[in-house]
Amino acid sequence: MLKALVFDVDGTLAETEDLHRQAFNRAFSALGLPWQWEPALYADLLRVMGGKERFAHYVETAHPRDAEALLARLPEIHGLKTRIYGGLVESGVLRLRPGIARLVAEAKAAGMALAIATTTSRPNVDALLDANFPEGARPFDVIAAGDEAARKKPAPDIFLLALERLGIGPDEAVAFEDSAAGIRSALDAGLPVIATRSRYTPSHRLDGAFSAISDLGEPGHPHGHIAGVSWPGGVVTLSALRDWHDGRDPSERVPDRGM
Ligand code: XBP
Ligand code: MG
Repeated sequence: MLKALVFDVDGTLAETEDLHRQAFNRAFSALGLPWQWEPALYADLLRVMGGKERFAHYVETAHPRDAEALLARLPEIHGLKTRIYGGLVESGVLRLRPGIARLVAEAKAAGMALAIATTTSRPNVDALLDANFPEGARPFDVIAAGDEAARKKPAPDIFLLALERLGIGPDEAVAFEDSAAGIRSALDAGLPVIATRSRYTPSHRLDGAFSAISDLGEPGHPHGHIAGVSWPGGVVTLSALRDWHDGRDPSERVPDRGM
């Protein structure tokens, strides 16, 4: 039986990634580092999950001779980036993606558990939730974030931690993801995955998701169907999710066809 919905954050709850990019760039400027990451470079760097790991990958590949000195400054650089990102989110520039608030409200009203499993740092999650849910009405029962997992996505650790905190098995939940690494992580934790493609994942293979769509959809604003299970009226509702989950063949997966 379906008992919980487990959401990724960046690219899934909201289109946050460009704000992460801007926050990195502002931190670089403030600290006198002569780089500005353009969107195309950032899309490439996003193959490495986690901001600290992404920065480390960048300096090791683009500035290998200075890498040791730059890595020693990682806590300072990433700490400033996190504070800048928090300030940008607080200013209200990020809205939840289509269908997120609606599906979360439907699940809450039905007494279903809600969880977050994300690579991003916890202060970033708090900032996004504070900006988008009324004070004292945060719908998520469990948040598993950032360095709480030993290994970041695509390893399954963060989804496994969310399931452990929920006290349920992977066959009792559905995961929502936007990236290839996130899908891999959720699948390896045993969860069925719905993929909603995001601004920074247009070229990602969404293989393994049982349904790949543009977004969750809203009544009157249906989503685009990409592959796999399709949803009545182009809207993922709790009732349609339950129908799929409780009537499915658990071995059902979207075949590998390069979505
Ligand atoms: C996406 C990420 C994150 C953010 C940056 O995570 O890789 O690292 O880009 O956040 P997800 P930090 O899709 O799992 O939410 O700088 O705090 O790591
Ligand atoms: Mg994501």
